[in-house]
Amino acid sequence: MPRTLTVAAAQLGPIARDEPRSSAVARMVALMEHAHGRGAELVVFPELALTSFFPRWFMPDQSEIDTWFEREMPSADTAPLFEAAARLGVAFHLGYAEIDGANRFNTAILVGPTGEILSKYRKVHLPGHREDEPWRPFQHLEKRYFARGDLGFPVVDALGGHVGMCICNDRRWPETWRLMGLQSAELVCLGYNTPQHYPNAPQHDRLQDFHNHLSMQAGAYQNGTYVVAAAKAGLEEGAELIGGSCIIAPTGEIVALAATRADEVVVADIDFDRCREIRTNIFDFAQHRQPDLYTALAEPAPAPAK
Ligand code: CDT
Repeated sequence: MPRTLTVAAAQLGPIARDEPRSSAVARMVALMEHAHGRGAELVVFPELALTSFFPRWFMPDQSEIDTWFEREMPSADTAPLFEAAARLGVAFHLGYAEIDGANRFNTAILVGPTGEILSKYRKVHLPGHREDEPWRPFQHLEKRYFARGDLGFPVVDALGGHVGMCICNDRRWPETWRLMGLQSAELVCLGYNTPQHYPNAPQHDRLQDFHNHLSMQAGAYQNGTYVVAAAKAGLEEGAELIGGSCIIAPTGEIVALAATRADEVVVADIDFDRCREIRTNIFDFAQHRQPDLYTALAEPAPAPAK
């Protein structure tokens, strides 16, 4: 019997610095209802979906930084999303900034169709820098504001398949995908906030959409997994964010792609059994991987050759 699921990537357009969480949540509920109307059983929202992408601002005051974080999930602000999911019988993936005791993480959760949290992931690959760098047109202070994730790369049995998560910059790293591939991931959900302009290498600005899809299509194909990827997109507080939210098949093909940089839903039917097309053929890990020759992958990186 085929194991199928109808999935949606729910892209969000810009969220203003002073936009309350209640407004972002209302927009997400509207996207969820629209996705449900198109048959979606799972809706994937972006990274840090409840607020503007606050790591672009240097804030010396910890009490101000903490206003961007969630202390509980669900909360009064996010309850309408959980209620809508339960009302519609839809699962969802949500990215948000999490405070847990003294630690702050860039987090994503997978929530089941009755509103229960099925899995949690905390971002491992934190890009950017720690100190204020005023030469930049905008900051990228994830290394300052978040601790490295401490939950590994969990893959859980959920929604009829094996489901993993990662967050934004994680998608550029092959280790992220392989660690989930080794757990037989069949679906990876992820959200991202990717600026069009990369101040360190502006010659890559024109390649941002290409590198976004290149990374995820490679991760999908090389591990035989579906990917549902949702962007925060458009001109947000003076910083243009790429869109390109998409659904990718285990063959690496994009099967649904957003056409705007605004609130938008894309939907596709997936068949978990198609993952086997890849995993029993060219990427049969048990037969063809050579892990005894890969030990350097788990060692610290050597200094780059001069
Ligand atoms: N949010 C996030 O991880 N964004 C990065 C931006 C590039 S590194 C400054 C990304 O990998 O898309």
